[in-house]
Amino acid sequence: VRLSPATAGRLPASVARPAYGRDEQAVGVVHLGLGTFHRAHQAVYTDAAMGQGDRNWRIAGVSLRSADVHDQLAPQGGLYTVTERDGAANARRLIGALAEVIVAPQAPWAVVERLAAPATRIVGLTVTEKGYHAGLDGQLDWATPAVAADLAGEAPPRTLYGLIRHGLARRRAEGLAGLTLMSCDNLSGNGEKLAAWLGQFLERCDPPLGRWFAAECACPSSMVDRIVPATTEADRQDVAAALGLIDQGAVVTEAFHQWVIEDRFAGPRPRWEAGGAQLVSDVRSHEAAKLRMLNGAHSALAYLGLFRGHTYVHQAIADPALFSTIRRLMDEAAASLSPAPGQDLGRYADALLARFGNKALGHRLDQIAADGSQKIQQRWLPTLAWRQRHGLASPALLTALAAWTAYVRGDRFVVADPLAGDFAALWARCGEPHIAAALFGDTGRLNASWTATAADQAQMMRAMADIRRPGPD
Ligand code: CS2
Repeated sequence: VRLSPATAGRLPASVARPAYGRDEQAVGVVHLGLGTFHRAHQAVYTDAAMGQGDRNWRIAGVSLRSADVHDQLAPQGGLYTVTERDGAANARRLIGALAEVIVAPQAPWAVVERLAAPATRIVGLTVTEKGYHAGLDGQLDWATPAVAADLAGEAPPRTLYGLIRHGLARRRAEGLAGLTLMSCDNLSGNGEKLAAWLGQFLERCDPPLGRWFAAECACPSSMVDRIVPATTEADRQDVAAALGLIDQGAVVTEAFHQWVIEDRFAGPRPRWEAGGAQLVSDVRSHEAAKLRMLNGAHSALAYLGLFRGHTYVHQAIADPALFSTIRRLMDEAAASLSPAPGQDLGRYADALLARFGNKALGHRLDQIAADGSQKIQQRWLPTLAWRQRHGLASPALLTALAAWTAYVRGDRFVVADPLAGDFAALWARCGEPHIAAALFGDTGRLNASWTATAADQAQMMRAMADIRRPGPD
């Protein structure tokens, strides 16, 4: 039997459930990108806000790609459970915040209608780094076919830009309030970037709308953190055994979660503090620490760990050879940061290492390894650039970069990256002696924020030879 509003009453008493009348709550949030991360993060905070008496913040979830999430959640009336796994302990909770799921490729105008609804005040985004269609130079890539099509505006909207454009145009025409648009992706300055890219897009296709957006909408930045592996079939079976009901939308995550939000909204917002969110005037120090230390270490574990034959994060961090490189990479990153008062980076590093060691999670390295060309720009290159400016060596980061470089050759692993084809071609042309220069040297493909010196390139080559030597020792 499937989990649904009709069957939820049968859940075991140990499963926490929404403390509000779901059906009485209007939709106040439209969320683009309905992956496991959103379901285990912002949706949980929103559920907590309504649980503490805040009203009318249910979420219309939008899948920008496939209908899978719809098929998982629509038959369940949007209900799903979150399982927190830590050691042997499992805490489960039923989330009621999700009101509906719209599949954008099938029903783009339904998304626009939700964006234009008077009760909508917030638009959240977890569309992954590549979902913003920025080029390696950090600028919106106008040549992407979907972006170009949305700019021309002749076909139904496909990208976040096209969808939001039509939603905002209707709000403006109807004299409705502006929206708060919140990027919850792992980009540095995610709010500023969204404001810049969306602003430029609107300026080009509809200048008066661009001005209205600048005056009436806000794009606060935020740092989001929770490790949420992709749900596996084994997870679903575990959850079903525990619930006595099948939950196709189940998500499994760690107990830890953090959300630091820049307090700059265009209108009302849910009291996310109920779920533990921190509202601050400046998120930059939190964001940089999270991206460079947590995500930076994650990506390093992914590429180095895969070459050493590991499958999961907890295995890779338990490998003594990797542990010391990762610890060192965190120190290299920490040196580049200016912590806010009360932010203790040494303690942060220790806490991260403990989280990575969570054996109950099963966080796959290949999940983290995906889309590296979009990730290392935020996670590694700013630290490398800072250290280079300060005359400091970065042995751990260069080792990680060597592993990524070896990985994108594509001869050992299937490379999931929008630029996988480019990298394979570059490797075929340059070979090991020249690949580091071709990627990160003076005229390198990825050198927008950091350029590898000849010594860096030589170090990467030595590390690559080491990394490609087969098997853990
Ligand atoms: C990970 C992140 O997949 C990845 O690239 O580094 O999803 C990471 O688990 C989250 O940012 C943790 O908050």
